[in-house]
Amino acid sequence: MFDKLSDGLRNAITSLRKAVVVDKKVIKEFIKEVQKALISSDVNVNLVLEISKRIEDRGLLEKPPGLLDRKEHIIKITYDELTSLLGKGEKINLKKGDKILLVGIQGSGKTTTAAKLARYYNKKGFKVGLICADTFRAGAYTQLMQLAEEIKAPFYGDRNEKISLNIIRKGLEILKDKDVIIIDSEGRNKLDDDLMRDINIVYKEIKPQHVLLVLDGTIGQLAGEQAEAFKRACNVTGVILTKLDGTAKGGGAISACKTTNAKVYFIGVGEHNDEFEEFDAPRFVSKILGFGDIEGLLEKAQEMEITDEMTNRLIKGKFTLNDLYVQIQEIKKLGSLNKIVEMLPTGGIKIPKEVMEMQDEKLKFYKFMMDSMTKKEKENPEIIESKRVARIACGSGRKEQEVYELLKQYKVMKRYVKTMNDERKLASFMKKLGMGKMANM
Ligand SMILES: Nc1nc2c(ncn2[C@@H]2O[C@H](COP(=O)(O)OP(=O)(O)OP(=O)(O)O)[C@@H](O)[C@H]2O)c(=O)[nH]1
Ligand SMILES: [Mg+2]
Repeated sequence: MFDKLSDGLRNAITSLRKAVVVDKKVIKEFIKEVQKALISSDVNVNLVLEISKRIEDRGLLEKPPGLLDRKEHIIKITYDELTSLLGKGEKINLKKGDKILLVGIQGSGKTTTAAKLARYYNKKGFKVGLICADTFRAGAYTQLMQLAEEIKAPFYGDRNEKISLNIIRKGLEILKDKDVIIIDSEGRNKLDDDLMRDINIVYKEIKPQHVLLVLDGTIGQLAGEQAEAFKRACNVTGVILTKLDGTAKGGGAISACKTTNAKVYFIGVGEHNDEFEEFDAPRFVSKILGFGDIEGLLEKAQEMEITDEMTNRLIKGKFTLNDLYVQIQEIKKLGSLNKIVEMLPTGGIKIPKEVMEMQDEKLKFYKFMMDSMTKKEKENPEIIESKRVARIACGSGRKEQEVYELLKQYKVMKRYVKTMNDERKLASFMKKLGMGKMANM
């Protein structure tokens, strides 16, 4: 999926990585490649220019965050900008009793999507019923019935009935014990008044909570216009883009929906029932840019942010219960930190044994107790006296003794942090080791 776009962008990244120095010329070369990839995916030229300018400006001006070098930073900027180009990725708030009406022009993929969606929500634990309300196309009934059989979803249709509203009414009655009903409607070969009138008649009678517009992704940026037209004509709540597997124009289709504020909830990536995904822009972009790469980068960019903020607080002598929680998690993750600490110029700082031996279970209880504390209490645990202890114990369902234990742990850790009177040196040493997170210590 998205092979062409993905190849283009990955090639751009490979060339960037090969550059010896990152100067304006290299950035411009990189952007040119990115532009080519986006335009070949039918992304609107103005959007491509906007995004290029932002990558260039940010790449030249911004200081790389965290442990990123300049090249990595430019890749991360590209990831950020592509993610915002494609929209957030939204989730449908589906509740029991909801009805979903699928609309769209002929051949966009409504019937196929009805089955995919039913399968998807079935897997999420909803009992889903399917209704074929398409009286326009011969074969519509059999098509959905067969798909419903494949996914073992209850189905209602009536090939002798010519009025779709009658079918829907009857279907809703027959399938009334189901949690969610998906209604497949008829398509027309163009966006005509008749189609809109029919959809509106159904809408007014059925009052579905969700009207999902099924759009064929192969039309590229034209998807935006179609989404707008449908939104004007009926109460579309979101979009499902289909056939993104067989088109190079997917980038254009998704970005055009974003531009018209149409929420893309799902994408269809094949004819089969399971070739269907929730649309999640960050995940989608990392997939086309190369998962491993991006995840590593994002982590690296984060590491220092935490480090800086926490180191600063530690230098100011502030150490909160929240810090304690993060620290214990980190230490546990690292396990062999003691060994590294021994290598430090200051040497000999030992991590308290209790912390190293802490069990995950206990850490979970700490979290419960901390969730029952006020912000003030977490920042200044010293104010927690017996009355507060009782309240926290009660609120978190733990024993008072456990709250005292947590407070004791906090004191031990705070003393430990204090012994590192030169956290700044420690932080920079850790950074050199390439272990940003440890610099939290
Ligand atoms: N490759 C691919 N094909 C798809 C996808 N979704 C649908 N199709 C195919 O597109 C064609 C039309 O799909 P339908 O589900 O019948 O479209 P429709 O909107 O119900 O069509 P009408 O009922 O005639 O309006 C079928 O051949 C599907 O197999 C997809 O995500 N990928
Ligand atoms: Mg159909």
